[in-house]
Amino acid sequence: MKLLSFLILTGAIALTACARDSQETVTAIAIAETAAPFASQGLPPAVVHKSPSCGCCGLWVDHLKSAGFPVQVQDSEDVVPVKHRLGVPFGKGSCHTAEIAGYFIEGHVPAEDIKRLLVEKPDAKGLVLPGMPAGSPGMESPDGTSQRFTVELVQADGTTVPYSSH
Ligand SMILES: [Cu+2]
Repeated sequence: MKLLSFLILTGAIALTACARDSQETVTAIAIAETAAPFASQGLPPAVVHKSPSCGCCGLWVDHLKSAGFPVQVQDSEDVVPVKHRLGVPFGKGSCHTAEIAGYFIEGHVPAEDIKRLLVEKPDAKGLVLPGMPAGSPGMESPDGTSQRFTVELVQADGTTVPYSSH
């Protein structure tokens, strides 16, 4: 029951929205990548767990790559066990989960926040961006629709505090 709720709350709704938008976004992302600064060096590898059919997850992978992260994709039809293994808090889930330098990164977290995390090295489990906010990396829409969103830090005890606002 708990698993099912998790999926309904975070996965099913999110993936539907994702599939609708992802195709149209590809062109915009490709243009943005061309204009992106030269990839930085020395970043730790990111392992991204996602469904093979998740378009916006793939776009977020592209976002990580253009930010200079070496990315290894782990496609899986069921990513919920990964979230449980890593300790993603209930209700804070999104469509994909990454593992970077001992931290988890849940959802469409901007690469700049991940880089800040790696510099600050807090005693924490990771970062979460619950749901799939419009305008977050990989969730851009052609008409420029975006919403305010807050990335949260998951502390060692599993509680969350705001980390960055966009
Ligand atoms: Cu997504």
